[in-house]
Amino acid sequence: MTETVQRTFSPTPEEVAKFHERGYLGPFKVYEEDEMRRIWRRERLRLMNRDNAVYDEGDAQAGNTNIANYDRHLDSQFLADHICHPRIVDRVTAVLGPSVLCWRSEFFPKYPGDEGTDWHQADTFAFASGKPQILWPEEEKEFGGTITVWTAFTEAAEDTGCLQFIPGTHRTMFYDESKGMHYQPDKINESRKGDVNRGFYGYDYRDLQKDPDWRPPEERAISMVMRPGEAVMFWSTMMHASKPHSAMDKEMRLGFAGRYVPTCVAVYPDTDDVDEYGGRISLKDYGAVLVAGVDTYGHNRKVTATTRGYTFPAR
Ligand SMILES: O=C(O)CCC(=O)C(=O)O
Repeated sequence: MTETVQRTFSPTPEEVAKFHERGYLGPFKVYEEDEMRRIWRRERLRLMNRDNAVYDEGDAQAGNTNIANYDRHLDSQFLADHICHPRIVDRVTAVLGPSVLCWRSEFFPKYPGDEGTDWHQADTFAFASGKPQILWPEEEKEFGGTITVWTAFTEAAEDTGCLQFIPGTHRTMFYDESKGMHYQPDKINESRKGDVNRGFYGYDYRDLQKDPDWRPPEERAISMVMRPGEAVMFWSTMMHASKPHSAMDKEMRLGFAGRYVPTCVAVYPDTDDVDEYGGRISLKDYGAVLVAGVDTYGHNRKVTATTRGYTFPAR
């Protein structure tokens, strides 16, 4: 008789408790380093072909960053497998419950010489577009935000732009996303820059501070140094940032973020397009992906296969 071994990557109750206390879990391994390097060498070339991408590149690409790299899991088989990877989904469901959607993915590239990402927290993700992108139900009001699983596709070191977290900050929002920010990629206001060279992709996140005189408690910041193939899971409402890429002789650092919510959350409510970072994408071909469980709410448009016909391997 063949014995089937059911592997599970669920965190222990102690790890889950730590996640609730600190707002993050990891880093943990998703791929071996050489496997990640091999995969990425192949996939970066495949992803250059946007024939089946859900967003039109011309509309999405503008300014010094772009939203064209959103949601490539909807056309790439590797990324479709990645967002459903058991090493990720088992950890996400341990926190969000059995029925979970992946509603967004994003690449975060940093090239040698690039500034770091400024300190921020995200609750409804209305900060740039002015419209909430995720809304938790009224009865779950104490919650908000999304679980992000950020995977290092290349090395994320102190000098190549690793993430930074301020643990335990995920229950209090220091920013008001409804204040709105202006996209001003050419405006460099040195007087607002701190000791570390950081920015927010053409916005100044400090415009959203509830108290303009407040400063992030950076003395409590920790660095998430990660090898290629490692991932970290965190609440988007936890204060997070990244360091500049200051090592001119090193490769670019590339993070890939998958964002997850339980099925009770409404994704892009009453929204047909997303207008941010100087670009605009239409949601006509968009769908959230059920990566685990069942959706008894039916709030959200979903897709079960990529635009190339590959079925998402949901848990
Ligand atoms: O990779 C970065 O620099 C920022 C990532 C981030 O803010 C996020 O994944 O939410």
